[in-house]
Amino acid sequence: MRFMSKVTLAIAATALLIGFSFSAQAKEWRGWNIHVAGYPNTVAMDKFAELLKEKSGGKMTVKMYHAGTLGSQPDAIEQVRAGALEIGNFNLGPLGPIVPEANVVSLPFIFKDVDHMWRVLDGKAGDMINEGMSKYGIVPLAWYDAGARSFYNSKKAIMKPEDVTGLKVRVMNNDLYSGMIAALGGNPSPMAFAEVYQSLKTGVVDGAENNYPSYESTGHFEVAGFYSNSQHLIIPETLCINTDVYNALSPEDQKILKEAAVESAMLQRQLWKEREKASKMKVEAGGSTINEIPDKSGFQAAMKPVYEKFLADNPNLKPLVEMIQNTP
Ligand code: GTR
Repeated sequence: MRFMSKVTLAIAATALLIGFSFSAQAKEWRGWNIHVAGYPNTVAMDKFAELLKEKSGGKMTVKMYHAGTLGSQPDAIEQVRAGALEIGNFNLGPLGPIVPEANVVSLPFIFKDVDHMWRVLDGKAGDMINEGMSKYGIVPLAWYDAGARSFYNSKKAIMKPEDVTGLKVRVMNNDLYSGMIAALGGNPSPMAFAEVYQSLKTGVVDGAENNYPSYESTGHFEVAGFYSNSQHLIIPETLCINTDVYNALSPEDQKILKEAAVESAMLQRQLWKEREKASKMKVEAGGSTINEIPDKSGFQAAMKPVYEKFLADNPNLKPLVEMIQNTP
């Protein structure tokens, strides 16, 4: 009996070990992506899958599920955190409500421009955001570019904060964005990305906000033709993996994984620049009016209560906010 139980124990332990290494290394992972075919992130994620397989000699593989087929972004974030999905390309916007450090990038106008964002991410502030995410179940492997987000709507050109007054504006799931629209006198409407087109079309919302590539790829430009270059949010995106899956990998495999991710990100950033131009041209050709806002100071000043509330709710994040603001 004693002997039997030892054998059983040994078998169970071996099975567990095999199971562990199998699930950590040999199993095909699943990757979540919201974007459609041809979008820079989609192409770059496929490249990541290809590189990972190649560099690991088939030991690490991932099947990408594009176009949000595995669900909305907030749900997918939870799934990656729980390990139900292994890989995701997430915008830091919907990650903010979960990871406080990652939420600082969702403060409107915190970055001067996209280059400033890269300098911040490459520095100590970027490390703090990285560490924050890892604590909450997600290890960022590389950053993708998502340009700057601006307002668009079906009613009128937005040139000054008062033009937002009374407009129903779709935002991503994050109280900071609801606060941002409310501070401009608009009515925020948090909603999943996939629902926005129909909501714009049927007038459930008057407008939304996004970068040129998403404004174009979703067809939003067909139903909300006034795009105003407010560039109020510059939010990076992460290509990331579940923390437990990452920790179960050998240091060599972690290195391969990061290399594949960084190469994929380099491709994404290059494609992003091209797509921004192409999308802008396409929406203009499709009849959208693009309004420049040379002086954004009114919009910036209107964000004061948003910052005040954020810092009152997260006093410990003040140094990180200041670190970003003081990064040249
Ligand atoms: C896009 C971003 C997506 C998603 C979307 C949205 O620019 O790449 O991840 O966040 O915006 O507005 O929901």
